[in-house]
Amino acid sequence: MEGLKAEFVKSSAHPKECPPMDRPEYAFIGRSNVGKSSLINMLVNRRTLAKTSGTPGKTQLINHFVINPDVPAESWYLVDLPGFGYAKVSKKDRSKWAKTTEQYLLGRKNLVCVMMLVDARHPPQKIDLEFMAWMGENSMPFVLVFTKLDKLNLEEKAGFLPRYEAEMLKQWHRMPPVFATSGVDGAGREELLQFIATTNATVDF
Ligand SMILES: Nc1nc2c(ncn2[C@@H]2O[C@H](COP(=O)(O)OP(=O)(O)O)[C@@H](O)[C@H]2O)c(=O)[nH]1
Ligand SMILES: [Mg+2]
Repeated sequence: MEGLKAEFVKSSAHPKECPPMDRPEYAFIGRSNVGKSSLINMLVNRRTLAKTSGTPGKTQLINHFVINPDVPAESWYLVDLPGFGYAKVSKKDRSKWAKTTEQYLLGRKNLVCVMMLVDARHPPQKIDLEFMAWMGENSMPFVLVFTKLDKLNLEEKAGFLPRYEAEMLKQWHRMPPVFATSGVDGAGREELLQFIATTNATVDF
């Protein structure tokens, strides 16, 4: 597995503290424990770029990493957004999360695509469907990234996508691009990086 050059840029408590909007940006979002940090580390092929955390819901920071910092034409920001839906988070923290995240998502002009992570083991969750509906209402491009594929048996591997589609197509005319990934065995890595490279080539900076 080829590594990507990736550097931590900064953690921002507020969208206005984020780095300059000078290159394409991809934001990774999902419920706490969905495997976001593991996926990010798998993509850049580093064990500890994004902390895989035993205390979900604690960090409420927008974390920017720059990929390929030395190759302007291939450089992009990877953003690790705070997870949502963690039961033990107070109502106050939850509304702070929503406010910060919405402001970030709506205000970030260089945001090319949101990577919406869902755990392939679980049936569609209300909170995920609602968040995708919100992105749709706000014309925000996103792709659906299933995580933890290595935890599925053959039968489950055949069944998780049709099950998800059946639910989503009650709300949507068509499916977004879909990726099936595993932070453990690297499944989906090439496909996701290829999608990002192809998309980067279509945007001007
Ligand atoms: N088997 C398996 N476990 C995973 C995978 N991704 C994450 N995990 C585990 O799920 C838990 C949460 O992962 P983490 O990346 O910290 O989730 P985050 O809260 O979304 O950042 C950890 O115990 C990880 O080891 C995966 O692809 N396969
Ligand atoms: Mg994490």
